[in-house]
Amino acid sequence: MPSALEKWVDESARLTKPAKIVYCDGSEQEYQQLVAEMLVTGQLIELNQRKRPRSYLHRSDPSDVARTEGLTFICTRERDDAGPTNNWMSPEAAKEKVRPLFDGAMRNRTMYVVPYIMGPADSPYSKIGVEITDSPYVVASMRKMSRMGAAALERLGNSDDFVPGLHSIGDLSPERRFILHFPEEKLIWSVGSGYGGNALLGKKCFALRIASWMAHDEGWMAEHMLILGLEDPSGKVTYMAAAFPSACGKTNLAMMVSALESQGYRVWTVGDDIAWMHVAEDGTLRAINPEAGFFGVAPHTNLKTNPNVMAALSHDAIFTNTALAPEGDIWWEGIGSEPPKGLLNWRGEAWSPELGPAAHPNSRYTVAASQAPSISPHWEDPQGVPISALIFGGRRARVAPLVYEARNWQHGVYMGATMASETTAAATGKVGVTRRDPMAMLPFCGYNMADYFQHWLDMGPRIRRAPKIFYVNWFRRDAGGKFQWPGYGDNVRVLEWMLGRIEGRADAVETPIGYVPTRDALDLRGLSLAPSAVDDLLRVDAGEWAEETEQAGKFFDLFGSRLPGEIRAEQKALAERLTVGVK
Ligand code: OXD
Ligand code: MN
Repeated sequence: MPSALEKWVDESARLTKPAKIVYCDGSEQEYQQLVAEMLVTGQLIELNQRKRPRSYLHRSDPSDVARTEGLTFICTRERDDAGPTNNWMSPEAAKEKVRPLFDGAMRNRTMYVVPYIMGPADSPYSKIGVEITDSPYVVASMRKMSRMGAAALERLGNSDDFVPGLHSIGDLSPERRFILHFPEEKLIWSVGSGYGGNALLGKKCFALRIASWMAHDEGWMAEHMLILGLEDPSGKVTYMAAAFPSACGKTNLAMMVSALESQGYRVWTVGDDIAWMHVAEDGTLRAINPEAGFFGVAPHTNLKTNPNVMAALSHDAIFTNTALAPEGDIWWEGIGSEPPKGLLNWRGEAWSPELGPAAHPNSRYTVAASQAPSISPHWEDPQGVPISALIFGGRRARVAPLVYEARNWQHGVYMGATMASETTAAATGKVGVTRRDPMAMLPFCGYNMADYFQHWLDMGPRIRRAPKIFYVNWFRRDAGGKFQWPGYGDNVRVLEWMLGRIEGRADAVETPIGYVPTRDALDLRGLSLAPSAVDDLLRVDAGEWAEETEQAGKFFDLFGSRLPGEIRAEQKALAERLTVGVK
């Protein structure tokens, strides 16, 4: 009897009609062969091998440069199960519409069958996916981003317990591009894009959208969170997971070089984008990083903002849509050097400033996590790492102080549910528009977000040694529009305060929004911050917060009666504390 995998591969081949089928084993030899073929077809450009050994540049189709949320659908039988924040089609309608786009899509192409594990190969929390794709670039990228090939097949055996993902670049036309999720049958279909989260199906499609549905069913959490370890002077490491919307420095925080290193505080990287968290027998919440690599935004990455990733990128990296310098090396805006003469932009044209940025603003690097000097010795622990703090945050010029702590789990869930960030010029052309992005999951939650809030509320009481919940804002500005907090490596000062709170030794004042550090509780030695700036960073303005709370209430109206009562109750209690003060 053919296995479930063989049956599905056969069915997909009958639909897409490839010239040949290759089962990928994930070996170095197979990777080298794929690279050699892509160098011939021009899908990869070899970089200067002396400067950047085994590293390559890929240029995507100019109409295919980012995830396309408008073309991303959650296909549940009931519309309400996808909820008001997702695009929805019924499974039948979606398949009827998109099946013809797969019909014959792989003619004259190779169909690659890519088995992969999300999570460490020997972790009970890991899960298996199989991506069928006609893009060798996707195969090469999946090898860096997941544990791909033989290890996955071995773990799968004859079981049917895998998430199938059918992917074809189709004709790359945005009119015929669809990223479909069928959470009830744990299936992914993606056609018309070869880029990032649209095409590397293990990442956003499986590890967040489908996994969030599984986590809801099975009682665990799939979150858009980095995972880091904070080492203290005694050598003890405390793990924290943090959710921020895009453009808020998640990768930089996960790989930070600590400003307090001489005092013995240092940061270890476990993951930079996704955390799968389970309640362990010892009562802790344990997190694994389901990914094996980083797929990060390149522009403005430099030796100051992220020296660890710069070191990781010195070899064995794939770059997508960066600029190309004449000596065969990559370049991007904010890399720390002037644009060299003879630079080619991301489209391969001779660059001049009138052509806009030389590197696409969403240009990316793909690199194995193990190459980061900051990688934690425990990043592949099968049982994961115990999480002591969950951190939410966003980009706010005002309102949110530098850091505050939730009163309890339920209040922390409310904090996550009201997460908001102001858009940057690069992203939308409009600066300072506040966008709600609960738990940074708005584009990634595979089901009704009201049920997701309920799931968070239900998890708290199940975690005997529950993490504390914090909210941070690195982006407060003064009246002149200048950032008040230095950010980057100095963010460790805030993590150190959180550690003090976890250990019961750091001071805080109770405010209507939660616990804020006293001015002396933060270690600000070596920074030249005026006392008034520190006061401003920690300010909680009741008027601003009343307005904020009202806005959050309007956002919650979207969910109607499905919104958990506890969320509304938290909102009401906060509004009351803002009027009458903390009792
Ligand atoms: C990402 C994203 O690429 O969140 O990680 O968009
Ligand atoms: Mn992300």
